[in-house]
Amino acid sequence: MLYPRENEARGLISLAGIWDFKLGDDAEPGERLTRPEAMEPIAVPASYNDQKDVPDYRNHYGFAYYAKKVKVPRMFAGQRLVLRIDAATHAAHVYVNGTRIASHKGGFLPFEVEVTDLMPAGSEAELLIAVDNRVNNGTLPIGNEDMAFFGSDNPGVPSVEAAKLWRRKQNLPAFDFFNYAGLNRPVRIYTTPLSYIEDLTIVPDIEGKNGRVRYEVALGGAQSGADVSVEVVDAAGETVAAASGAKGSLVIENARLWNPYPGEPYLYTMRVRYGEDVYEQTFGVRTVKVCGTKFLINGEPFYFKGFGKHEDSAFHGRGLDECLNVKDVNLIHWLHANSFRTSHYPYAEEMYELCDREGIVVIDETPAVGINAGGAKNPYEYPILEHHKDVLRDMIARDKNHPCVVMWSMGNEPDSEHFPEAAYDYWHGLYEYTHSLDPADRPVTFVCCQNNYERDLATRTMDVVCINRYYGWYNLSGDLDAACYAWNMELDFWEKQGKPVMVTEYGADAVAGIHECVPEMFSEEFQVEFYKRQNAGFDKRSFFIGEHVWNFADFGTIQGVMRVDGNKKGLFTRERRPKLAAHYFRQRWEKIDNFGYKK
Ligand code: E8X
Repeated sequence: MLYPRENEARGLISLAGIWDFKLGDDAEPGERLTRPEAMEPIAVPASYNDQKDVPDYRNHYGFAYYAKKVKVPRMFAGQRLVLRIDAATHAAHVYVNGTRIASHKGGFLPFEVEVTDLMPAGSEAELLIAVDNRVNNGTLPIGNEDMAFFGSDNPGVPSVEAAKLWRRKQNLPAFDFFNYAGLNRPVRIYTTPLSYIEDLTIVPDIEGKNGRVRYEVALGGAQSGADVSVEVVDAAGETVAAASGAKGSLVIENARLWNPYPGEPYLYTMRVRYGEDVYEQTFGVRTVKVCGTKFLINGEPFYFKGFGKHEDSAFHGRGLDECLNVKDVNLIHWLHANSFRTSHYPYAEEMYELCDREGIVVIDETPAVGINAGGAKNPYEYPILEHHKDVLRDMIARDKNHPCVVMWSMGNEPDSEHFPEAAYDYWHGLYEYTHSLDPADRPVTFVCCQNNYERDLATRTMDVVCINRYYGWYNLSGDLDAACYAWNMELDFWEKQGKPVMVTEYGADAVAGIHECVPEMFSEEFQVEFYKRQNAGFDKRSFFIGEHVWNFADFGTIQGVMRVDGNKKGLFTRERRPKLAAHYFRQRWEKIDNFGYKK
């Protein structure tokens, strides 16, 4: 799916700004919808939860209604009009002038609907979007459904059955991030000619000093019979290659490669013309490959230095904040980091464009988090497989051309130990499906939860073994000697698997400002000691190809006895103030090159 771009052939109407808003309930709206009464202002793009300090905005369960009057300029007459919603979290129904025209499930990927006839040029229309924030055993991310409580025979603390009778309906996230919801990313109307470029796939390769670029253009609308012409221009705007036809390959002589920062993340632009239509897409000449226990970028062994992140900030919630994205990218450079994982959902496209430009490597992850009942039940009986495949398909269709994306993570911390055969069947099937979806055939993984790795049959079959481990925090709490012993035992196990292994999460909560001479849990000093000790063990293992700390920054979660105003495992506070651990990693990572750290 192409990102909406304005150019000589295409127009764009941004619908960012103040919309009318009203919280609804969990009743499913029908085919027809009238504008609710007494609506209030809301900013788009942004989550609605923190825009008004009333419990209902934080604790909502069900639909929230957005309304906006849209005027279409006369100058768009004769053009194709498309309404594109970059994210409606977690599901949405879309109405024009009271009639439902589209519905979508999944809160972190775009969807679009043609509105040429519904919004004629020169007219005004009312757009209504009903956004559903509910999570359950059939959504990604997963929500718990059984309102299970710590055992009690106190009649006031309801059992699961009793709770269904009188407890307020509410979301029970099976994930550790606040269930921010709403129109979290841009809503736009864009135009194309009636015969248009539907999609563009770019697959780069390196041949000696040259770049070999395979491309394929998908066409839409009335077949005009016009030719498809393709040219590649370099950063100076010089044409370096050209071809005609909807499918083919180009050679870029003496290509400048896309390399992670502080290398040069060189970007070319592919310009496609088809009849009246034009579309431009930047891309990088780079290769990604797993070879033995190494992760090769442009044929060199890469070492991941970075984190899991979140799209999370005060006021915007999970909403797109490009100022924060620029700030974070600059802090990633400040740290001498080189990568992050889009935990635990695909991020806004604007962040991948920034990473392409800034040479930051990305592991792209679906919202498949919470497929884990801790062994109490088999989560592979949840009705999620088809939606999981839809999400993988849409994520790869959206992100396939980004040079920053080097690996697909099919999900985070599923239960891969209590039902090992079911887990293997589920994840191996998806692994093959994911490889089939990516024209560039990037490595595929999922991120393994702290578990009995000897019982887990699925993790070891991934292209890269990605493990989340909290020795010294959630278990062996505070005992870093025991934590290092446990790590050493586990790394001995992984050494035998012959796969590249990286830690995709390890970390300790540190409440900024808590300091101790003798480091203990929740102090900044303990967070540093936690990493220092465990990194020393990683450095001894040649198959260990990366360290992603959890998390880049403190972030919002649902309230609970384990969270003091959210998750405090950040290297930075939520306001991006550095803790001692940020300074520690800045020193550590300055001495670790992107390539060749592990021989
Ligand atoms: C944590 C992280 C959470 O924020 C992240 O989204 C997924 C969690 C650790 C699970 N991984 O809680 O800080 C550790 C389970 C160990 C039994």
